[in-house]
Amino acid sequence: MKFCVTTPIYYINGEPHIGHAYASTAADILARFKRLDGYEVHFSTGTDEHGIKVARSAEKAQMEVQAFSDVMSKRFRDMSSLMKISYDDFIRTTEDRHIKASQKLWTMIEKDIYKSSYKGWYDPRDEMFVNDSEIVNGIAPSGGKVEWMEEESYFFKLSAYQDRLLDYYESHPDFILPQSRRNEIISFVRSGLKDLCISRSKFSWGIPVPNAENHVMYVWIDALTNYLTSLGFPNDIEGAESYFRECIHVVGKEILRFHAVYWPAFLMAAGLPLPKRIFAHGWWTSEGQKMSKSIGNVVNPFEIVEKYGLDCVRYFMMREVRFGEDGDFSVEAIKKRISYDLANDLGNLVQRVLAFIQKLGGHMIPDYNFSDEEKVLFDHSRKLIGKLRPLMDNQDLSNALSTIWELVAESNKFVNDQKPWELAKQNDPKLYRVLTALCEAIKSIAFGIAPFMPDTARKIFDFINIEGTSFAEIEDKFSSQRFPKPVPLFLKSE
Ligand code: ME8
Repeated sequence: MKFCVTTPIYYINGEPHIGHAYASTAADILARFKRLDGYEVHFSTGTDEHGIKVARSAEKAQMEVQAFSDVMSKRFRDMSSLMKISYDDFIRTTEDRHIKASQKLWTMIEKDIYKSSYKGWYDPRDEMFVNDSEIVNGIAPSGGKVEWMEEESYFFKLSAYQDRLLDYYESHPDFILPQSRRNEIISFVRSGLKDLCISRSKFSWGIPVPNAENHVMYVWIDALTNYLTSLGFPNDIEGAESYFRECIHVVGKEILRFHAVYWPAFLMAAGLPLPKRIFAHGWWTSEGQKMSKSIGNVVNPFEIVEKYGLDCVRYFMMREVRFGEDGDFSVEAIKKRISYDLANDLGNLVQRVLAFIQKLGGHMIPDYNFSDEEKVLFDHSRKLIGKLRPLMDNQDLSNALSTIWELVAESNKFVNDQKPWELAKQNDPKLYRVLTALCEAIKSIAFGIAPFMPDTARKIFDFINIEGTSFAEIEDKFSSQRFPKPVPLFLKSE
């Protein structure tokens, strides 16, 4: 069983921020879940280093563009390490393997490429041409200042793919998620597709078009190809295809068109399979406002991880907002999540059960001869991962967390109702059945949160002597080996 997931590859003309950390964390969670579920996973992320925007940023920084790219790409790699992004490959579009892959893809779609001259307004911020009707006072919808471009270029016959794309969307209703975004793409394609200008000759910071002097590829052709490069294309086309068919591209909503229209058209032209899904996530604002350098409210992942802790940040981002919708980052909201969901609910459950077992000497003495009450909790625990699977397969990450928290709440209620401390006082034989059911619940919860909060899950696995590397371990029964002493998982945020 294979699974593949990708993040957008990030432009390196600015510092990584919460938006980048968000996309990477979501993809990471999908990858981790599938690894625990026994899949062979390929998870790629990286940096998008060509194009006019990067060339100009390097100029501003008074650096040679490749040296500038090296420095900035490293910042994104550092952000990935900070967020514990478990990528299998970090791809840079300036790498040789990628230049070869992009040129190969170009030759594979050459039958749909023609040369013509282009005149139009170009938005360097989004690296795309914009229609006159979209421009207001010289400004494109992205907020970027448009520039007049006139040049001899290569064009891709996108217009020829309109019907094939619509047929594909129709026959693959889950190709684009969420559904609302899918509808937007369908109406965009229905309204008519124009051929796409796919080369530039006014600047040279790009991948040379094969057999065409002075032309570099439009940065988006080069960028999209990264997903194939990372899978070993073109050296190992079969291997690449086998993963690619199972591939989920996690992208921000603003780049959905490139992924859901242009990319499938290129792939169709090349005779390559299409990825399984494009999932468009929403955008973060900060304290109710658009993040911007001039307002000074850009949320820096390094700062918030330092302040709140990695797992708390990862949890907050995934729980606070339904994946696919827009969200707002606020100090109040993250503090609330940490105090209530993490410290009060999850932290308290783990602490009260495991500290109590320590009080009894640290041996759990498993007893699986459940009566009805314990059996209900045990059954719910064993069903947790099965409930999460379809949610994860739909990238419904926030609902996956709510489902885990239902079990957390049920377990806390079970402790309150069963009062193990009283059972101990009375030497009631029920005691170890209750504790066994609770430890089973804690084990399942730890597996459920492992993709979301890997460090917290690791601590819990260690507390209960579980290796924690595969969902299959959930089936193992506890032994009476001594549990190590637990320490509190979360501190309430002041
Ligand atoms: O578009 N909220 O790169 P990019 C949530 N190189 N997510 C955000 C965000 C925000 N405020 N801001 C950015 C590019 N993102 C291209 C991609 S892929 C073949 C090429 C996230 O550096 C979101 O996932 O502008 C968005 O799509 C991505 O960062 C864009 O990063």
